[in-house]
Amino acid sequence: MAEIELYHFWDSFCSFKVRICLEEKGLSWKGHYIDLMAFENLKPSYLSINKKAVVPTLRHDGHLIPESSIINEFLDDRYPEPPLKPSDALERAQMRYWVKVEEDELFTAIRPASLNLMMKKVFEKYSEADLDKLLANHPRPQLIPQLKKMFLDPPDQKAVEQSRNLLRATLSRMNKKLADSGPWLAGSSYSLADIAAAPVIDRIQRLGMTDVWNGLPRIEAWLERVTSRPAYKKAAPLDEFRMPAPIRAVA
Ligand SMILES: N[C@@H](CCC(=O)N[C@@H](CS)C(=O)NCC(=O)O)C(=O)O
Repeated sequence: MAEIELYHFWDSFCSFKVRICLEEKGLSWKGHYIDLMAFENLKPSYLSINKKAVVPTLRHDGHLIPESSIINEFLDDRYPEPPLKPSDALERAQMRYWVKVEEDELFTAIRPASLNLMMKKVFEKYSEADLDKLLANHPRPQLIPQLKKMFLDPPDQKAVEQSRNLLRATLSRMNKKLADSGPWLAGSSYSLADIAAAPVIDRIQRLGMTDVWNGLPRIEAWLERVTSRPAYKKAAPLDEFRMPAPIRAVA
């Protein structure tokens, strides 16, 4: 049996995405917790594992694999049962398209809401001098002034509203896709596309923004099915490792 290790942060949805895949496959894995809120991703020991300083990273029998979507495809190729890629070529293309939508749209849409409503609550304990020390190893030092501003500025309600609008737009397209050729994002079978989008549901719920799917019945039915799967429940962030509840619920 191969040795499977996952470098992850419990409350990161890229990590959650990989944990769902591992649980769907029934694989046992060893976790290495990288506390993003303590900037452990910037420690030299982790930079030697992931040069972008992001989680997750999979170590499979000593081989390092970054990028959550690539990790999940690898896991499905290496452990084909139960299959998480449709056998039909067209549905497989659909699966990859919706994984890309998660990466390009859902991931970027929800970040400002997470930052302003949750992460700032953690970052407020850091002074500018603390941040200078903590960010010193950043692999892209040109980003440090921008990151410091992002962490130190007060919560930005406008950015949260932008998150809400972008999420609503993408969820509406997903709703249409599910209505036209569901019941899953790739079509007839549950796949890596549903797994990619599932953690966003958890974050939207946690942020108190569930009104973004009001009036999108296919999304509501889909998320009910996705979140009731045992693998989703096992992979969900443990309560003690969750970031604090939102600073302010968004109406
Ligand atoms: N495309 C990457 C994105 C990884 C990523 O940005 N991970 C976030 C957590 S969801 C992270 O580690 N952020 C820390 C940082 O940006 O400093 C993937 O899917 O694995």
